[in-house]
Amino acid sequence: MWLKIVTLVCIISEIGSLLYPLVRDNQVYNYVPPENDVEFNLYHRDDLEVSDRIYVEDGSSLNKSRFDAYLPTKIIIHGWTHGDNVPWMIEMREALAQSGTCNVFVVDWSNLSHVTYIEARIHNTVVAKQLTKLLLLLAYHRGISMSSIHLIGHSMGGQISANVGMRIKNQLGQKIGRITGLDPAAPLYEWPHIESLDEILDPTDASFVDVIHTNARHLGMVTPAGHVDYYPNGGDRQEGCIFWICDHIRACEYFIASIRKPDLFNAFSYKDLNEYARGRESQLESYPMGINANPEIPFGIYYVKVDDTYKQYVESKTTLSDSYGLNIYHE
Ligand SMILES: [Ca+2]
Repeated sequence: MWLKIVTLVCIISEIGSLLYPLVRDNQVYNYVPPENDVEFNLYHRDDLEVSDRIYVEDGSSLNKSRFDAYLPTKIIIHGWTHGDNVPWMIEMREALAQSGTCNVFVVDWSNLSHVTYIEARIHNTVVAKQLTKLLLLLAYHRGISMSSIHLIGHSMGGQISANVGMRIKNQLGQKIGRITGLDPAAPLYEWPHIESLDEILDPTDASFVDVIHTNARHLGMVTPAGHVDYYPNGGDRQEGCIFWICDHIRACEYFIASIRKPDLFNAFSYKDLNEYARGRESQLESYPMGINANPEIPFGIYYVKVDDTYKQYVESKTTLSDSYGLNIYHE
C-alpha cells in the first residue's frame, strides 16, 4: 500500500511541476491577491499575546508601535498551509520576544497560503513584495540598516526570504544581514530543476545565510543553499517521524530549542565525519546550529546528531503519533 501511496504522490508532484510553468507563464491563473492579505504583526516581550499591526503604506502605524530602532529585528515567515496561529510560529515568536534582544515581526500570509501548492507558489511574489515594502519602511522611517535584519523562513517562507533578499539588493543596494532557511521548500523550487538562483535561496541573498535541512530530497532542499548548511541526522529523516511533514517541521523545533538553549546542538563539519564516526568527536571542533549560527563558522556543510534531548526545550513538538495521524501538534 505504501508503495502505491508514494507512487501516487510522485505522480501528483510531477503533474504539479509540469503545470506550474504553464500556469505561471500563460497567466491561466491570473488572480492577483490583495496586498493587505499579507499582515505584519510586531510582538514585544511586555505582551506576548497582543501585537502591533504595521501597515506598509502607513508610516504612522510604525511610529505608534513598540518598534525599537536600537534593537536588531527578526522576522518569522511561514510556508504553505500555515499561518501565524500554528504552534511553532507562536512558540518561536514568544521565545524570541522573551529574549528581549530584538524586535519580532510575524508575517501572516495565511489568506494566501491555504490554497493549492501551485497557487501558494505563485503568491510568493506578492508576499515578497509586501515584506520588501516593510523593510523599506523600516529603512526610510527609522533609518534601519538592512544588516540588522534577520529573516527566519520555514519551507516556502525560506524561499520568500530569498526573494526579499534579492529585491532589497536591487532597490537599496544593501544586503539583508541574515537569512535562516528552515528546511526551505524543494517542490517547484529545487525540483524538477532549478530554473534560476533568483528563484531559490542561495548564499548571495544575504550577508549570512544558514540553513537547517530536515527533510532533504523530499519537501525540503537537499542542495546546500547557504554559507553554512546543517544536516541534522543526515538531513532527510528525523527521529520518531513517519511522514515527511513531521521531518519538515522539525527544523522549526530545532531552531526554537536553540533560542532557549543556544549551545544545545554541536555541529561537526562533514569533512570530519570519518573521525566523528570513530568516536573522536571530543577532539574535533564543533559549531553551533540554530540561533547562534554566525559568519565566523567556516563555510560549508555540517552534520548534527539530534536525539530527544531537544524536546525538553520545545512545547509544540511533533510526536510519533502525530506523524501517523497527521495531527501534527500536541495540544
Ligand atoms: Ca537567490
